[in-house]
Amino acid sequence: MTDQTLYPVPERWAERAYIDADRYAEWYRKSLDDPDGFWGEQADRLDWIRRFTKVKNTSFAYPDITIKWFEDGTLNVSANCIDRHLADRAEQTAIIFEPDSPDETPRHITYRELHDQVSRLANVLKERGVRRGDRVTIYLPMIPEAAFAMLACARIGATHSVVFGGFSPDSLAGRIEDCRSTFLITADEGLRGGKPVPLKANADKAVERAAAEGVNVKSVLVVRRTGGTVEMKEGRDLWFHEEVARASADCPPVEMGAEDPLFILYTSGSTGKPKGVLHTTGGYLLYAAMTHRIVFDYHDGNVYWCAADVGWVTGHSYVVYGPLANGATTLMFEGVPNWPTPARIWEVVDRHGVNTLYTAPTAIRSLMGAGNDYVQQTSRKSLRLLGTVGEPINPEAWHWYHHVVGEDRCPIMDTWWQTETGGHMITPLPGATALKPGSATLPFFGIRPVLVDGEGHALEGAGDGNLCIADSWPGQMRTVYGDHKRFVETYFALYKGKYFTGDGCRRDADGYYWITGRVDDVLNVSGHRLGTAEVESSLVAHPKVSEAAVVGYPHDLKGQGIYCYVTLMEGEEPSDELKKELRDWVRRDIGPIASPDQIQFSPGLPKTRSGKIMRRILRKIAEDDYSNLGDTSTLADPGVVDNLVGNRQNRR
Ligand code: 6R9
Repeated sequence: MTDQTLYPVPERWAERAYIDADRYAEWYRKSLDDPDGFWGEQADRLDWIRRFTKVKNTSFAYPDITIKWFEDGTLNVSANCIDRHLADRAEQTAIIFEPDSPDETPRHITYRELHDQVSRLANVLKERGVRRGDRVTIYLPMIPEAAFAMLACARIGATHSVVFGGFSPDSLAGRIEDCRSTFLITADEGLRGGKPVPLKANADKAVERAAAEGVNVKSVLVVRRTGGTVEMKEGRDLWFHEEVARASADCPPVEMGAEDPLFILYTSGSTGKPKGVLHTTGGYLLYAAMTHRIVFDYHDGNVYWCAADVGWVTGHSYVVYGPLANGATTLMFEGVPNWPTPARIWEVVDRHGVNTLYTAPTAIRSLMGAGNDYVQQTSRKSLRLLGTVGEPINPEAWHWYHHVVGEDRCPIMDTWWQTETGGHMITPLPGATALKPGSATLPFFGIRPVLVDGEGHALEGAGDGNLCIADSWPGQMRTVYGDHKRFVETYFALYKGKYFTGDGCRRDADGYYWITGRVDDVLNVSGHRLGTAEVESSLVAHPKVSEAAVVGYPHDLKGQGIYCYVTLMEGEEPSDELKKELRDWVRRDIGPIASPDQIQFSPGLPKTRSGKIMRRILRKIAEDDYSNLGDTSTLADPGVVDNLVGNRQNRR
């Protein structure tokens, strides 16, 4: 049963917020009835070099998908995030950097300093041969240099591809190869929970592997973070601080077309390798800025903290681009929530007077598990608004976040969106939307959600279905980098005329949306997306493994855990050591986030006669639900299922 308690909009929010309930209704109607008029006005949130004459040029008619916004307009993203603020807020803090260790001093970077750093770095990139349209890979920890690097690329029209620092050398190599990137920005080491992460050593391996595939990284720019010893390759590796100190601080922003690429961000899909999601300049920035402003009701002087890593889309839109486009003070946190103690997040809130905190349900659940004392030993009186993102939030965690963390005074914005959507899609607005714990509530301006059944028929009123979006919005991804066909087939082929999100969803009698989770083979582990196919291909690459099938199962802390069914090569014996070996193998291959939670050795896997693995059955067994395994008679060997169930139950 879901929690249907309604939390009305607090009066003070309805009064002071940019958007109240009446304005939401009015703007929402206008955004659907007259998208050109609506978005044309909203586009004034940005500074354009040349104002567009055309607003929306989009079509979801399969297979000729067109997505263009403000197509004849020009602008520069870094000028919008930095230069235009210099007149009134040069001395205001743009970025607060809170290091991994509470004993290290935080840094405050003003808009003037940001301008200086980004301009110098942009000049370094130019001097080292980076041109407009070139791809630059960024493999950095959560340090301000990550934001500098993104903005420096934007300043000169290079396309960045940020790779999460937790990814392995192989994952990094794959991403470098896919976009044929010849410039890499990394650090000597990262720091997380007091432990060093060997980023430069990983980067060296990745560069070597990419070279073997014919992609030559010419320069590696290395930020000195820990001072740990690293090898610097003559003629290829450069120290960030030396280059930046030498470079000129004058670098005029390049005039970019609204539809020119801004960044590529790799994300997992249900099949094959991660896809390079491509976002462009004008529509993306407008959407990130507008949602940040309105959903978090950001006002001048507020201190805003999104705890996501810049390696994920949430870090792109809501640590860097949205807040900086709005002239905000955005906090970057290098560390982890439970180190040195589970009070860390709340201590950081107090230390910097944070007003808005935006984090993932998995972090909330783990801090809830640590007990209320850690929270209650801090003040948190600065907090006004809370947010969540990444996965459905269970009502228990919602209530804890609301009551214990926010002391019943902070509305919770449960924001549903995706790497592909660029920004919030279904979300409450603090001055407009009554909340229901666990519901992402109502669509943002311009968003038309549609629930469809298996045949693609749209459902009216309350009901359950697959979540599609009927029309384009400015923040939408434009293509899969280098593979437009994959873009069209992945998102537009199944339900013609609509963008398919991959999520299941219920609409209740009040028109509220409740995301029920992925309906495809994408896992959501601690809010991180992972394809079952990626983990499977890693497992079968192990010499002792002949076959593998991977499914998700409910996990108290992570939301979903990774359950692996593994068939060994003839003559190999199952053992606990081998389980550990396989776990380490996958960690090394993809990264720690892909570490299997459970491995079950199984002599056979349930397959249809045409050889398809029946994941539905594997999911049920992983969930310990044997009641309704469905029709197994179509299986090539129905005995396999009894065997799997027997093995699973024996281990309990
Ligand atoms: C922003 C981000 C996207 C997938 C998405 C859905 C899940 C995200 C959610 C949520 C329920 C929310 N998801 N926010 N589910 N409620 N508020 O997380 O992007 O990494 O691409 O993941 O995450 O399943 O399809 P991304």
